[in-house]
Amino acid sequence: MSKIALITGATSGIGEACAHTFAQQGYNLVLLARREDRLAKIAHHLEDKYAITIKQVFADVRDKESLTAALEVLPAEWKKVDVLINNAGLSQGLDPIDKGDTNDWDIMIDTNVKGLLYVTKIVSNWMIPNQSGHIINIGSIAGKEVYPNGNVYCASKHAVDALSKGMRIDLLPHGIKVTEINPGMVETEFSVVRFKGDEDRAKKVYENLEPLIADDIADAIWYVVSRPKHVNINDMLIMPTAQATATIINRTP
Ligand code: NDP
Ligand code: 8X3
Repeated sequence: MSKIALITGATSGIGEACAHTFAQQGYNLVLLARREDRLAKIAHHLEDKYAITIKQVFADVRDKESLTAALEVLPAEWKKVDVLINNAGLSQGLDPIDKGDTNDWDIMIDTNVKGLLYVTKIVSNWMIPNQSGHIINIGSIAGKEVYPNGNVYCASKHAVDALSKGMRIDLLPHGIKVTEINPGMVETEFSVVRFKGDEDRAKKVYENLEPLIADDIADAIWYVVSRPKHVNINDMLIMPTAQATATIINRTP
């Protein structure tokens, strides 16, 4: 059987781009997300185009019980996952700490931190018997710096940074690689989700600069995954050329 990559958040943006890249490389895929129609459409397109096989997992990474059930029901041969891309994540709102919506905080922490942990626990236990595997955690520049009003989103991505380091230590005896990929601004549905459907506000984030696109990140992830067995890239920070830090951006009208 071909190699298997399990990608969370595969219905959009970086996760969808990774699905294309790994399908093109001949991987069979386990694709996980909540939006069933979108996931089915992407999966059918990739199966037809690249003659690979895809298992669709409709699950919310925040819901421990149903997530576990949806993953554990996979046939044994599909649990031989070579690459896990922990990509599902989001930001909600951009408010100072005193004005933040506590529901937004719950959603970010439950998705970006706890959801990533739940998936990792399940899949690392599938990797351990094989004494191999590669876990890619999608962090962010927001996991390396804190910017105004980014408070809880930044905290959730700093947690991904710490967890990536912790996982690398704990999974070392099992030959499992752990890499953290930290993008700067990537134009995806991220800002539309952050601003709860306000497309105009979302567009302004990328105004007068050339942001990264999702394929730039998928390309970097493929580079990391395709290194020789004895090489691991621990951490990668990838920025648009026009972005020096989270907040220092060269906008040229
Ligand atoms: P998108 O909004 O385009 O994609 C997010 C994906 O995550 C969707 O497929 C969505 O699928 C999935 N998702 C969200 N919540 C859940 C959930 N509870 N359970 C399962 N799947 C979920 O954004 P990006 O592609 O930009 O984001 C991907 C990752 O990259 C995130 O972790 C984000 O924090 C990170 N990132 C993004 C940057 C950017 O500038 N865009 C920069 C740095 C990091 P569905 O709604 O169908 O469940
Ligand atoms: C997404 C990029 O700069 O909005 O992680 O935090 S940013």
